This record gives sequence, C-alpha cells and structure tokens, in this order.
Amino acid sequence: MVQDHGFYLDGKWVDPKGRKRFETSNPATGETLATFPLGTKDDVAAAAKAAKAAFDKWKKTPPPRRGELLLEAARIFRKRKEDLGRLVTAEMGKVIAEGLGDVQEAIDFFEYAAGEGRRMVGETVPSELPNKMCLTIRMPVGPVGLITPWNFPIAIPSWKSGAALIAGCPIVFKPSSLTPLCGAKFVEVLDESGFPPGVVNLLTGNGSVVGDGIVAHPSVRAVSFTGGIDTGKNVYEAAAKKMIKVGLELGGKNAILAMDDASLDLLMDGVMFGAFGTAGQRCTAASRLIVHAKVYDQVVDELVARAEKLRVGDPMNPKTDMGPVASADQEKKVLEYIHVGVKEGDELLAGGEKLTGGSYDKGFFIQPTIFKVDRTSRLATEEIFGPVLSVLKAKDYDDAVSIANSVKYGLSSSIYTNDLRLAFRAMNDLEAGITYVNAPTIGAEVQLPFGGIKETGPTDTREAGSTALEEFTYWKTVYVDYSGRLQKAQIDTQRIVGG
Ligand code: UN1
Repeated sequence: MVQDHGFYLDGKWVDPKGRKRFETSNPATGETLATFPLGTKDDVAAAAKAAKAAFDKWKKTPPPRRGELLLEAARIFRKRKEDLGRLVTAEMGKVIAEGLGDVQEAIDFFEYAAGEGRRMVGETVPSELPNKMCLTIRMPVGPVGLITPWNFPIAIPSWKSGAALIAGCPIVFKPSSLTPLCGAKFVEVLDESGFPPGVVNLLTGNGSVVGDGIVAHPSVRAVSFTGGIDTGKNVYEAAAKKMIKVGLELGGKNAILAMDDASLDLLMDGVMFGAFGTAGQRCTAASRLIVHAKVYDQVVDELVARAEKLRVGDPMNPKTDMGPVASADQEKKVLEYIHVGVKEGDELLAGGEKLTGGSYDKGFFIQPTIFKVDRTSRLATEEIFGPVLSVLKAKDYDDAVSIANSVKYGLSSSIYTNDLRLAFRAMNDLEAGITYVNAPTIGAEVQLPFGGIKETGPTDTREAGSTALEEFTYWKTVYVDYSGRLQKAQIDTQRIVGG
C-alpha cells in the first residue's frame, strides 16, 4: 500500500496543501512505496522558525536529560530493528543483513551519544593569577541543518542528529529523495521518544530548494552534509558566506593495498565485502585494489573466481550477497562508468553487464564488475559508487602507497600484510581519514571519528566518536576571578604570592 506522508514540523506531522509530490520506490521490484511533498522556501522558513523557537529550552535542558531521550530513541530503534531494517532494504536495495546493520548503527550511535551527555569534556587549566579559575565549556551553535544521503538512510541521520541533539541543537533534517520513507520512519522514532516540539523537524523535497534553503536560512547555524562532491562544495561556499560551521563527507576512492605476504583468503573475503557490499555504494567502498606485482596474477585469478560466485538478486533473501543499485540514475551512472572503462582500454575481468530476465527486469541489477586498470585511467581515479572494482599493479609497497595517495579523495584505506613494519608504515603513509589493517575499507564503528581529508571534506570536523560534537558546538572560555579585586593578566606579573 502506498503511504502518503507529510513533513514533521514543530512536533506535528503536517500535510501541507498544494505541494507537488514525489514518489519513492523499491529498486529491486519497482514497487512504489510512498509519496512525499516537495518542500518550498516557505516550508524551510517554517521549519527554521520552529527550530529557532525551540532552541532556548533545549539548550537549557541539561545534557544528561537530553541523553535520556536519546536512550529512549535507541530503545525504540532496537524494538523496531527488524521492521526498519526491512524498510532500508526495500527502499534502498542493500541486502537484509546490511539493512539491519544500518539500524544497528543508529542504536549504537544513539546509545553512545546519550553517554556523551554525561561527559561533554572541557578543560580546566590554571590561571596565571591567584584566586582565578579558567575553563572551557561546549555551547550549542543553535538550530542546525542535516542533509543526508540514501546509502545509509538510518545510520547517517543518526550520526548527525544524535550529535546535534545531545549538543543542544534543534534540527531541520532533509533526507535524500531516494529514501524519504526511511527518513520519515526515523523521525517517527524521535517523535515517540518525546523530544519537545520544534527540536526535531523533517522536510522533504529537492536539494536545490529545500537543501539550499536550509543551508542559506539565517537561523540555521551549522550544516552537516554527506553526499556528492559538487553539491558539497556548494554547501561549503554557502556556509562560508554565512560564517557557519559545516561538516562535509563527500565520498572516496578508497584503496586496499595487497602486499605479497598477505593471507590470500582473508584478502579475498575483505575485497568482496569491501567492493561489493552495499553494491559498492558506500563512501568507504573499496573501489581500488592495489596489488604487489609478485602476487598480482594469483590475486587477479582468485578475484575473478570469487566475484563470479557472488549471488546477485532479491536483497530480502538472506542468501543474496548483493542487491540492486539504488535507482535508475545510479544504474545509468554505473553502466556509463563501465562503458568508460571499456572505451579507455581497461581490461574487463568480470561482470560488466546489467542483469536481465525474470525478476531482474523489475530492478536495477548490475553484475559485480572488475577491471584491470592503468593508474591514470578514469576508473582508477573517479568515484563510481557502484559494484565496480579497479585493480592496479604496484612494483612494491612504496609504489602502492603512491598510487593510493594519487587521488583527490581521502576517506578510507586499507593494507593487507603480515609484515608488522609495513602495517605500521601504512598507518602513517596512507593519506586518508581512516586506515584499516587486514580488514577492508568499510565497517567503521560509531565510537571513533569518521571522516576524511583532501576533497572528501574539511579536516576540522569528524562525525561520530569523541569528535562528534565538533560540528554542532563552539568553545566558550570562562574566567572566574574570585580574588575580590581587579587582577590584570599579563600586567600583574608578581611571581610569588605574598612575596
Ligand atoms: C558511508 O558510506 O557514507 O564504515 C558511511 C562504513 C559504514 C558507514 C559508511 N559504517 O562502511
């Protein structure tokens, strides 16, 4: 049954009259799941107004009390994990184990962020003057805008909203137009958890109207965006004009380095999961495999054998390894890249076709695809965001690192080796926000910072982990003088008190 949804504004679900609507559908079956309104500038203004009005009370709510609401949300997410996991799979197409994992990531992060409500660690440092205390406290920036992608339609909203809410910032949340139903169900959980009216607001619609509108609205004091690099740069510019904080995560061209002493089975398991998990549609996906020349032929043979064994099909079936890509546009883009590879002379080793016939015809299924590529080719340097792995040959460790670092992105990276010296060198040498040793490039845990360098995003903010609050808070430095007289820093320089 197709569900018609509205916005969530100021603590209520509202169905604004006269808005055009758009549909969301299942990429495996083509079935329409729900319709949503296309938000307008007025809707952005209404959401920002509600968030602004809620700010004062929310800011004054002690963070441990805010944390109780996050814990309640985590409890509800846990109770609904099965249903929400199935919804993620239905709306976005990742296999059911990963759909459930998406929800688990939200449970994990909300629990983690709730605990942060009892920490919010600042500094206390000595003063240069007697009877004076100096400390720093975290302050919420105000209402914030959260613009999220479709590939982790529950997990990524949870990182952003969990951090914003515990920090004391009301949110205006716009989910991707491919996964608004996950966004709405996510907000239903927050609604039931008891957040005060105006603290949580949901809008749906086009990025150019709703997304840009949120970023530009004067009441919105920080923006967190995960998505494509071009949009991300626009968000960065618009945020700079307003002098507000911005968190950006704009993708990757992540590499696994396979050294000549790597355990082959372990490597293969990692590459299959890293490259073809979520049909390659993770910012952290392993889209390059850089192999030491000594084991290159062996690795390539094994890769092809493994890729051909992957079961592509109904993502709800627990036996399926890879589901469809998320949309017709995604399918088109990935097939175009495959075409580019063939045209540029990259050697196609496996896959390369859209899957057709039977139930494949209803969805966007592409074979797990592997190319041997030259280090300067487009497939070696551009983010594809699909089930396409590019394999490169490296002369040795240093050559592998230089290939890995030659791209404009810097999100995740990995090395497979049993040589401790190479493992430790790679931790320093790989230009990326994340490095894995003997594990693929995907699978970040929520209690650690997540983000990248170079054009993946600015390095001064990191989602998740102990750094999660950076996006949504500023530091207040406080000096408390309890001497009872005017003391002058830098001027009263008497060394010994009472001397
Ligand atoms: C993303 O692809 O944008 O590390 C997020 C991972 C997941 C999150 C990926 N936990 O692969």
